[in-house]
Order: sequence, then structure tokens, then C-alpha cells
Amino acid sequence: MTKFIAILIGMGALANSAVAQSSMTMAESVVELDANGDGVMTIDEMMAAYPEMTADQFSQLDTNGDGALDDAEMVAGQEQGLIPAPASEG
Ligand SMILES: [Ca+2]
Ligand SMILES: [Ca+2]
Repeated sequence: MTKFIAILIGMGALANSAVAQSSMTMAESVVELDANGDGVMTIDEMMAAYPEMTADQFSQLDTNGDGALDDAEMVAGQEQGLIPAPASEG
């Protein structure tokens, strides 16, 4: 009986981590694109992931104009449909 409860708790923990993961999906996709791991996407990294990305599109996404896309700019771009979902998933 104790073992059964332990299994239930274990499954609950698994379910919780699955929920946590799904809410992290967007941040993870940013990390995947960030080739040099500096936490922001340059136009080179964006064009490597999205060959159809143009400089115009990039500057549209780079709302603070620092020449790189941070997490917030990536999320905003994805929400606006300016950045397609990564094709490598699934
Ligand atoms: Ca980078
Ligand atoms: Ca920026």
C-alpha cells in the first residue's frame, strides 16, 4: 500500500515536471537558436535557423535596436508570427 502511494506521488512529480517543461518551450527554442550561448540571437544566428529571415525582418524584431534579439524580443516575435516555430521540434 505504501509503495502504491509512493508510485502515485512519483507520477504526480512527473506530471508537474511535464507542465513545467511545456511552459518552458519558448525559452528552450531560444536557447536552441543561440549558437554561441551568449543569451541573445544575432542576425547570423537567426539566418542560420531561418534562411528566409531578412535584415528588415530582423530590425523589426529588434525593438530596442541593440543588434541582437533577447528572450523578450524572440517571444514577442513569435507571438506576432514574425518568427516561425522551429522546424526541428517533434
Ligand atoms: Ca548568440
Ligand atoms: Ca534587441
